[in-house]
Amino acid sequence: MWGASDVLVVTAPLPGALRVRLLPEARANTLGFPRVGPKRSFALRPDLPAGAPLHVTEAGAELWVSAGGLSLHLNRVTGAWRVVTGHGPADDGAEGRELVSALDWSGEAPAQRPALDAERFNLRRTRLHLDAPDGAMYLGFGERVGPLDKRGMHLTFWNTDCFPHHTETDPLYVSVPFTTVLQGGRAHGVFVDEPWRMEVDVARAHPTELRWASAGPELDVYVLAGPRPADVLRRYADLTGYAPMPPLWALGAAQSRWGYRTAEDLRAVIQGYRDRALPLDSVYVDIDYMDAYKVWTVSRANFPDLRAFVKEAGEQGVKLVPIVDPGVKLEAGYDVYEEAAKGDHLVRTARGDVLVGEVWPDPAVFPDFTRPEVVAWWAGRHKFFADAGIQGQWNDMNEPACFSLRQPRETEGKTLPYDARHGTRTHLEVHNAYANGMSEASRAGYAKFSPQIRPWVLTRAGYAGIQRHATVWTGDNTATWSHLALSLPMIQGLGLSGIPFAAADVGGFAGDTTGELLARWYQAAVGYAFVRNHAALGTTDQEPWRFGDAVTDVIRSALELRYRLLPHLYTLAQGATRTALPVMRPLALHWPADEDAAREDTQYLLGEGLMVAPVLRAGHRRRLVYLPAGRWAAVFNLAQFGPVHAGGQHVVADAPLDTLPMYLRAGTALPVTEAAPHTTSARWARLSWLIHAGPDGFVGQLFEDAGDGHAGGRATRLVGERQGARLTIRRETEGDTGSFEQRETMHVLGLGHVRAAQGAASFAYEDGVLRLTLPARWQTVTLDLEPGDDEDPGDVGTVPAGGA
Ligand code: MIG
Repeated sequence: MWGASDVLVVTAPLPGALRVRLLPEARANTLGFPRVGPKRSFALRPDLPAGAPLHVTEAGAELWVSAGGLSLHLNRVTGAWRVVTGHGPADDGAEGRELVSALDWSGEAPAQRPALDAERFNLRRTRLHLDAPDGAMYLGFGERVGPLDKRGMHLTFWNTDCFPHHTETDPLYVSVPFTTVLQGGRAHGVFVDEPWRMEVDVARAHPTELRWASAGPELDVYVLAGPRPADVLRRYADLTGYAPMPPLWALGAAQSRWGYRTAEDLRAVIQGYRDRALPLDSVYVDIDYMDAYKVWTVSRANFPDLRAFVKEAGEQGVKLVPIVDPGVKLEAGYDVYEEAAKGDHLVRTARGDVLVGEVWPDPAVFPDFTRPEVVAWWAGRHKFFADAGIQGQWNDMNEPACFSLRQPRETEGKTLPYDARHGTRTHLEVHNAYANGMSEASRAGYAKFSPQIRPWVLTRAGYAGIQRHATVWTGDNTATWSHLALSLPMIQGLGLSGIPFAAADVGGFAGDTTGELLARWYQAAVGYAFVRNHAALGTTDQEPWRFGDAVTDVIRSALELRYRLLPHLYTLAQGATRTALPVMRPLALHWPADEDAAREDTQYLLGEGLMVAPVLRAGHRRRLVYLPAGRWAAVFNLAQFGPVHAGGQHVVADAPLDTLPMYLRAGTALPVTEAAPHTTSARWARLSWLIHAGPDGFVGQLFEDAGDGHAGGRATRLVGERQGARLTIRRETEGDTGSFEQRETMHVLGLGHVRAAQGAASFAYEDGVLRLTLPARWQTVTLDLEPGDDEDPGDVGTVPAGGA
């Protein structure tokens, strides 16, 4: 239990966010309050504004601290505290809604500490027990296996290189101690900004308690107000930062394999795609491009001229993304090692010498990315790639992974010892944040040496805030159906943890994939933030054409579907940089009060109005789909339209191998384009709006720009307003993309028969769907509908064909 002398510091960094630092080891006494130093957080954005002033009221042992719409209520005798919405007790005694209630918080005196692992390492030193009311759901918590709701799980926060991981593996590579709590359809957030090794018991050992336990001396707790999950996510990103805009090419198809060794291998891959008319925007190259696994080198035998190869691939519309590992080979005369040693950039042992381990380079030493000067040094090293024309980088092994150490020492997983030194801090404290510094360096490096482009940085590991620097892939999954299914809640969970750009290896990394699995995986990945086929050394070939023509055709269609969706996906990506709403969204984000929706993790949303329900099981040719409130038109493969279903129910989707079930919600306009061999610019020459008109009309969004670089862009809102037998469609734009030719059409579902379309170049019905072509720079179109025919027909197939 707590004592009267425990220290708690309250601030209000942002509206709707209260920060409560619990420091049970920093004893207050009768002489005063201990000095609590400022903290250098790896998670918080560096430009966080100064917090709001606090309003404090005291009555005996009771203390209320209010700011920005939240209040902390503390009993100074018992130490119990809670956070409620509102400005403290009103005159009538009424209070806001209780978000968080601390049942217990404490540090352990050394004598009480259990001898876990070793007497020197108390892995559960500081605790906080929060009330976990019955029925509350706990979303997020970073990269995790299991369903979206983590209630009933015990989670460890210790970034781990697990090869391969399984559907029960914990921890994985990314640690984000942030959860969105859903209770009765309302949301709030709890973020504990501790990179220290930590454990969270989510109402498992104690069914009504959420128990946090850190190996560090304090718990730095943020309580974030809702009421919607999207509000919690926005507040979390206001604290920890928004992801930067990816280049368009990174949203296109990517091919990777551990085993491509040479420029010749990659040339053949690109040719393989082009020969079969498969879209492709990037190839990734794994560790074999290096000279003896020495970072920032290229084997001359494998890549005689890297710059020339980058240029050659670029002419085919393909970018090259090389892997970079943090471990530096210890080798006298190797300039990277010499600089690191001379600059004192390396992680040290508890005794003070440079720590030596083994990764792919052997022996290997580790840059200390937790120190700003080391980040700056590593950023400078990116000149090597930037000069070769490289625009994307794949940061691997940055947990950091370490296969073995020179002397056996205490650690957990294949990494550095707990007591290794990062300047004045121990590895136990900063381990989880190692990848943040490494990826920050990559972004800073490209910003410096290639300021005209948007760098694409992919990372395996990360801590809260990693989204400012890099996108995340979910590491070493397996080529199994269970991993295909797992990818959806994993990616959605990362999205709910502030990481909007995340994806799993398509086809599965470890083990041999099959044609059917690969085809279904490509379909499921249509809404991944990025689509990278990747496989481990020694596994069966996994390029789209390795399983016969029928499978190749299905994959081609899935990739073409992806490319047709790019205007929408790019718009979602741009939205993510402002709202933190992920590209692939769990239903819980938009239907938190609908339990069936909130717990659904075999489907996802792309925006509020497009539902994707891939087949995730071998041999299955149909599946159940949950449709939340609203009316949903089946738009399978974005090509087969109808029927329309009422929401709030499960429906059966027939999905033979070539079919991806998709549904468009009434009220939604979706911007799509034509398939292409690769992306060029996000100024869409052919733009089509796929519209499901609702009783009141519809809304659609589109963001367009050059697809790369930093010049502005144009945001378009397409608004359809229905009044009686008339539907007026307006287009509102903001910003500029420069002039370019755009041919626009609309495909409208869910309307009665149209008699006239003023402002359109032409209109016609195709298979019961109204098709409008639009003149250049159109502003308004008005549709006159057959009177009395303005009810939703229930099945778009029944809309009469014909037209003018
Ligand atoms: O020890 O670089 O997760 O994607 O292909 C394995 C080889 C190191 C792990 C990555 C994987 C990559 C592999 N790497």
